[in-house]
Amino acid sequence: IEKYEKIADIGKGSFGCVSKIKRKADGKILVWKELNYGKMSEKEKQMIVSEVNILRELHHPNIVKYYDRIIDRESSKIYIVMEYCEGGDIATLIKTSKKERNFLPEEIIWSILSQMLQALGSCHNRKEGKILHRDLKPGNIFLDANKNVKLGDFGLSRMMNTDSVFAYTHVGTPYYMSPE
Ligand code: ED8
Repeated sequence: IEKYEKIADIGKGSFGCVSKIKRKADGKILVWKELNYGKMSEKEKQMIVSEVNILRELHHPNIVKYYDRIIDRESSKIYIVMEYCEGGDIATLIKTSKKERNFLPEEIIWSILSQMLQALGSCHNRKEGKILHRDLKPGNIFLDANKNVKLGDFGLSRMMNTDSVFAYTHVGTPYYMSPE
């Protein structure tokens, strides 16, 4: 934990706290997600382990890059160190563009869609087994300083082997569910 310096808190969610941090060794700006595992059930702890394992395996320019994980046993906290996305998330971008009536140009929308499909293609077409994100929404899509799209938050994702493909459970944010 001493390898990093906290710069500011970015936001909070059911998952814990996200902060902007600086890696002391080279000054690189990153974020960490701080989770208190002290009061978590075994199932919740297992979900964190699974998220970290999934993030570590994903290497794609359109997926939020995983850097490190730190376990602080004294405070029962785990810190997941990830790429900093200067442009924030797409849900906020849509909300502000709507409010300011400054609508996103069509080319940007196509570019976001195309980069998202490349990120999903890399998760779905892995030789080692598919990874399903299972909670795709604008709030889980980020933009870096160069407006590159980064798919994030694999907290509900799942690695599928051939036996588990049909063993679906309902997860995610139920905005819409098709009748079938
Ligand atoms: C509300 N407002 C949204 C925009 C800003 O949020 C940022 C800014 C830069 C970031 N670089 C990486 N992240 C990631 C956050 C995150 O999960 C938490 C999260 C998701 C969606 C919206 C906000 C957050 C918040 F908690 F950080 F605020 C990532 C993941 N799960 O992969 S990556 C940034 C978020 C400022 C707050």
